Amino acid sequence: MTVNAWLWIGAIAMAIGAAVQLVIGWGPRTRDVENHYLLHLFVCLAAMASYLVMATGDGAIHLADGGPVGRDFYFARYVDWSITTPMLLLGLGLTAMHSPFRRWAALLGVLFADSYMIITGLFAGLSPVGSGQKWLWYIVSCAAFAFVYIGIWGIFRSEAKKTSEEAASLFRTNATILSAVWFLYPVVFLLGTEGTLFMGDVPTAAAYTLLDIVAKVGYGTFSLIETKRKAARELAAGLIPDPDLRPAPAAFHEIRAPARNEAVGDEAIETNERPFGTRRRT
Ligand code: RET
Repeated sequence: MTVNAWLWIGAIAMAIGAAVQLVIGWGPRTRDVENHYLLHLFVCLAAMASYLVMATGDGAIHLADGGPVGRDFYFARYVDWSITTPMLLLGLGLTAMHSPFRRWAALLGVLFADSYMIITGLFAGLSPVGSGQKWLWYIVSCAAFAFVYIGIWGIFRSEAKKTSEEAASLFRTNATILSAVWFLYPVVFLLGTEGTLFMGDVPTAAAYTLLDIVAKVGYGTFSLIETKRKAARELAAGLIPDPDLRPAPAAFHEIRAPARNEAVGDEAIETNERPFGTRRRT
């Protein structure tokens, strides 16, 4: 197999992944399912564009270092990762917290650490093979990766426990898969054409492509299906408020909120004469 064949496999796998997500998320859904639907769908679409540009010969630059004939550096992968890894982490954060506003600064912090990891990883990839600065950037990127893990297993996990037992259990499964798969990327970097050249260009391309398929199509499909199942159980138990349905019978802002000193209950809301209460219903 050639590098190009692996890049076409990646493009086709991402197109199939996007089509599968599109079908799974189609139809009436809840807010939670919609969040995951759009995130995973666009993760696959972004990666499909990245694999297409690489497969058609425009997503790489040729660098003179790394052996007698130089090496192709696939910068498009880093463009893809800089978009898709924050989206995957946002999905995991939403599984833990339901709302992005519960600890929005902490959530943003995890996404910043992730962007920092990808951008400094890009610098490591661009640096000449065997140079000191390559390993400097590599260590900086790994340090940012450590902060991503701290965010997942510290902040997200403790929030997931407060959300519900179901959310905590789905979070644990998703966080375990994501942490294990992501851990292999710096290993491929280390062994491949961007690192020590222990692996040639074909095994490097194969390893990244297979990892991307597991991390985006495999994980994304699993996460979306499990989120749908969880939503179905929550719907059956009457735990999902009407404004969280898609389509919703009424938009959130159209629902009268009770005043601060009023009892909360359907009759109280219906007879409430004050259009703008100070307390939200959900
Ligand atoms: C690099 C190189 C330097 C050190 C580290 C890296 C980490 C990369 C990761 C990428 C994850 C990508 C995913 C893409 C698909 O959706 C940049 C390879 C730490 C963790 C999950």
